Amino acid sequence: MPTSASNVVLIAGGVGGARMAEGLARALPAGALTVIANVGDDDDFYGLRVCPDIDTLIYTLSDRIDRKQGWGVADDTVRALDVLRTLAAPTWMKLGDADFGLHIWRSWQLAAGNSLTQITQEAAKRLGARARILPASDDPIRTKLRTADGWMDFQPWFVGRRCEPEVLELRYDGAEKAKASTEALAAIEAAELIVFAPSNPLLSIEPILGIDGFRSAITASRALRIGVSPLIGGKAVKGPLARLLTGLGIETTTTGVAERYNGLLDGFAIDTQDLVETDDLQERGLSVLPTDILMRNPEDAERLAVEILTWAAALQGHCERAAS
Ligand code: FO1
Repeated sequence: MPTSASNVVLIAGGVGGARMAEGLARALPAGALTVIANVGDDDDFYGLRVCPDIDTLIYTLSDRIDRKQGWGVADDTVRALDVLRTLAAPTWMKLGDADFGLHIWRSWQLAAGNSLTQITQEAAKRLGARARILPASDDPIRTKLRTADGWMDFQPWFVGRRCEPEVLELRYDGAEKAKASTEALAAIEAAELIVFAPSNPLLSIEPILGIDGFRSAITASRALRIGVSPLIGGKAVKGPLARLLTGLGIETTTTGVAERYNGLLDGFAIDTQDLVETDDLQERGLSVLPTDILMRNPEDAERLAVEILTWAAALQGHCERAAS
């Protein structure tokens, strides 16, 4: 019953977002899932456009992903990167040979005048991704971080400096001027359930919410809106979230994360290790699903997705009864 939902939107970025997308895609009927992807991590390397969050989604949803890393193509080789290193080009971003193929094709298609939305949908279809993937915008949005060394671009900070420089401030260049994807806004309008993936709220979700039109579309939507915590026992499942939150003076708790989505959520799925926060979350008007939220493998992701869908169906039934 719950897995029969026909219109689910996932707002996602990073590895956590892709794992949640995989779980939902496995749990839902074909065609039911649309993923709205962060483009704030995008960057250009050797003249090629690289969209890590979109690509991680495509590779995960088509079983091509390097599961150990969580990004890139499984068993990829680095011969192109070896040549670039010999030619004295910077090679700190590990772009594999198969991965390069997608970046070459995307850059070629962009130069031919196609939009990132068209290109992403075409790539997802041709590579066999089991969900619709939409970039949040066709316009460039770039996450920038202010550190003691000055403002840095995202990938040089995340990969090049391994997230070491402490972040004092964040901004999403281009977000204010960017036009939200019309396809993404239409998907939100048609959705019966919107899920905020257990992605980094500051690096993956807020660059999307910063685009004019997204917050209001989510607020206006009749869909049930569920967040999934990216923290377990106050620690980030992956990546620099905990340090980032602390550095910016934000509470490293699920409540601290839920507050970032202020007014956008009806419910929050948290790990049983964070059960003590249930009252705090409920006081903020949120229904709470405590469960095991760690997605170690596709089976875990599917189990979590089924739990979320079952819970959402029950909440929806409850809301409809309360309204009638
Ligand atoms: N992450 C790393 O930690 N090191 C890398 O060398 C690296 C290369 C890379 C290449 C293509 C791609 O799509 C992703 C890549 N990532 C790498 C991951 C990426 O930096 C992050 O997943 C996201 O941008 C954060 O959400």
